[in-house]
Order: sequence, then C-alpha cells, then structure tokens
Amino acid sequence: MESPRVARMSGSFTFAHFADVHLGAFSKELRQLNLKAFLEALDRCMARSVHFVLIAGDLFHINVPDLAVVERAAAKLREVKDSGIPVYVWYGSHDYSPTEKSIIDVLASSGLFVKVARVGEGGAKEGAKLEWTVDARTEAKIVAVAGKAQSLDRHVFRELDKAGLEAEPGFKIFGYHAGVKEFLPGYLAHIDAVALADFPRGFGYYAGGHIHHYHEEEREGYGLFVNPGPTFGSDGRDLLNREPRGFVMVQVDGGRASATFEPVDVVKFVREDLDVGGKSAQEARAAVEELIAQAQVAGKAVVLRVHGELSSGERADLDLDALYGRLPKEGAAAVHIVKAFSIREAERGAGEPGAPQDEIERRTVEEHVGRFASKDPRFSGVAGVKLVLDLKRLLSEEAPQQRGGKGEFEERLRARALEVLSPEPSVSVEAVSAKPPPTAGSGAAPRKPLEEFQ
Ligand SMILES: [Mn+2]
Repeated sequence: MESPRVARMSGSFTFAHFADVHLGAFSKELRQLNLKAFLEALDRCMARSVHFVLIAGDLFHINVPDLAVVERAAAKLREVKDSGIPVYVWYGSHDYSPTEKSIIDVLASSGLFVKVARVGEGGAKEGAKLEWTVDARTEAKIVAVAGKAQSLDRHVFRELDKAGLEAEPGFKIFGYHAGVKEFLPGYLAHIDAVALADFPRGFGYYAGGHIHHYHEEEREGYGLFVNPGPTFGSDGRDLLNREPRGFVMVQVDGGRASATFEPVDVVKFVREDLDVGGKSAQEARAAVEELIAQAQVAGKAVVLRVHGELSSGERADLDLDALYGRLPKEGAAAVHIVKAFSIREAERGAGEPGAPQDEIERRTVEEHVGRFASKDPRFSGVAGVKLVLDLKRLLSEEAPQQRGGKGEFEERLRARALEVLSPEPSVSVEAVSAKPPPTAGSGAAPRKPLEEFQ
C-alpha cells in the first residue's frame, strides 16, 4: 500500500463508492442477506486498503430502521474507521425524514462516519451552500446534495453557487442522490430528475445514487458520472432484476478517475416471473408447484412474481403465502413473492356473498377514475379502474404486524404497491443484460438501460 505521503504527492489514490444499501429492507433472511452484502463489501474495502469510502444515500431503508441491523453495521463501520479508512455519507431519499432525526445523524455524531451536507443542514440557517469535506490523506474535496423529497433536491440544485464550486481547486467529488435527466431512458422521462446543466462542471467524479441500476458516463466539461446501483436491492423489482449487484472501486491518477464495478454475490437466486393469465386458480397453483419442483431451491433465494388475470377461482386456492413457510423447510435460503395477479371480475363477482358491495365499490372507483382524467392509459378507463381495484385488494391483504411499527408497515405497503404498478419484469428482466457493467479501461462505456428506479 502506498504511504499517505506518496498518495498525496502523486495524486494517485483509490476510493470505494456505494449507494442504495437500504439496510433494514425486507424481513428475516433477505434482511440478513442485504446486511451481509454490505459487510462483505466493506471487508473488501479494508482488504484493498482504499483511501476512503463514499456512501451516496439510502444507506438505510428508513430513517429509524431495525436496530439489530444498525448494530451490526455500526460494528463494521467501526472496524473500517479503526483501520484508518474514513467513510463519507450523505442522505438518500429513504434515510431522510423531514421531521425526525435519522439514524444517519446518530452514527455521524458518534464519529463512525462523516456526514457530507449543506452549510447548517437541519438547522434554521440551512441554505443551498454546500459544505466542503476534505479527506485528510488524499486532499480530495467532497460536496453533496443530499436526497430528500425529489422536488426539494431540484430546488437545492437550482440554487447552487455553481461558479464558487467550480472555482475550488483540487480533485473534487460531487455527491448526489437523484436521477439525472439526460441519463434516464424514455420510459422514466416523467420522474423528477435533475438536469445536467444544474450540476457544477469540472469535478473529477460525480458520485450518484437513487437509481437502482449501474450507470457510468463520462461527460465532456464535467467528469465521470457513476451510479453504482444497490449493493443487494430493496424490493421485489430489484430482486427480479438480473443485473449484477455491488459497488464501485475508483482509481484516481493525476486527477483522472476511472471506475471498476465490484460485484458482491451473497446468495444464488431462483428468479421466476410466472404468467398465470387465463388459468384457473387451481391450474395456476399446479404451475407454481411444477416450477418449484424443477428449480433447485436448496441454498438459494427464491424470488417469485406471479402475474396475469386468473380466469376463475379464489386467491386462497393459489395460496402463495404458504410458500413462505414451506420453501425454507426445503432448504431455500430466502423467499420473496410478488403477487401481481388478479382474478377475472365476471367470474369472481356473480353469486358471491358481498357482490353488491363490490359493485358499489366499482362504481365509486369508476366515477373517480373518470374525474381523474389521466392521459396515461394505465390510469384511465377500464385499465385505471382495474388497477385501483387490484391495488386495493393487494394492499388490504396485509394486516399491520406488531413488530416493526408504523414506519416499516408503511414501507411494506409502499413496496408492494410499487411492485404492482411497475412494468412487467418479464420484459425488463430480459431487456437488462446479464453481462457485468463496463469496467475501467473498457473505453467509452455503453449506456446501460435503467429499467426501474427507486
Ligand atoms: Mn434507493
């Protein structure tokens, strides 16, 4: 390892860039696997003696997550700190709360890492001015626009003193937690994102987060933009996505940064997106059984999404929830099921007790969807009514659990709703290539498709 003196004099150093770790996401085994990915990634940073680590937002899934997870993460962060590697963190949209302190603040105050923020952040004098954090060993200078509600981020970006930031000498890193308009594919064009023109120019490295896919792009006049994607993932869409997961190792030589993706594999997956359209609930169940019989589930995380419109039957006949109990007994390392299917109305409603109530509900929804007058075909007309009813049915299935509290329950509901609303992964999973992201030295990196975001 180079001595700090040599590193400073030669302008050559290495740092790691993480984003969207979402510690505390999921429950049970998946929560542990997510934690494991983070711990392993930090172990690798120590083994490689990086000069520092950046965590570009969403380190935690909610502002006050499962403390058992926080404790393990804090112990590892302590190890990293004690090995002489500083960690610089900024808020993401998940670990930020407008009204409460976040676990990020607790860990920053305890000295485990440094929070990169605005001048006076969280206080009455909070402004758009960013506070420079200077890494002592490398003299790299870091600023960050923390993720908040996305429209708030944009507001901060627009008020930035770009000229002042650009005039600062040295190797500079610009951290953010937001989508960048120019890097988003067409189907994400509607999301709140920051325009490239709102970024200051001339930084050596732009450390992104928020979009749950790897993306790397060198921009003339700016520098190298990298979005590492999640270290593991935080919901069913992430788990169904076959892109490699991990973090980014950045080498800086003479003021020029180059990134290498570092995959972190903590478990093998069985990922299936099953179309049960046109099947009865009993036939769908048989199809699920066949799929499981063929997959070698032992030791693997099973992620199953079931979509399509069943021709007849009841949700109980399909009984996907039983798999949560059964598959671990067959050796599965983890189970996650996305129930994105529906049951054809004509078959479901007639003669069922409670049908008149369903009818009243449908009419009310139709009325409101009509008034909503969305131009998006998914939210208007028959499709809009169906979507609302599907969402209502799915969300009303899950009762609040005692454990976890309100924050986690809301987060679960949110995740499930997004899973229903997201485009069919059968399309996105195929569209996203299984080949690893481009590595350093591969020349002009092709743009990676950004399928979904969070
Ligand atoms: Mn995220």
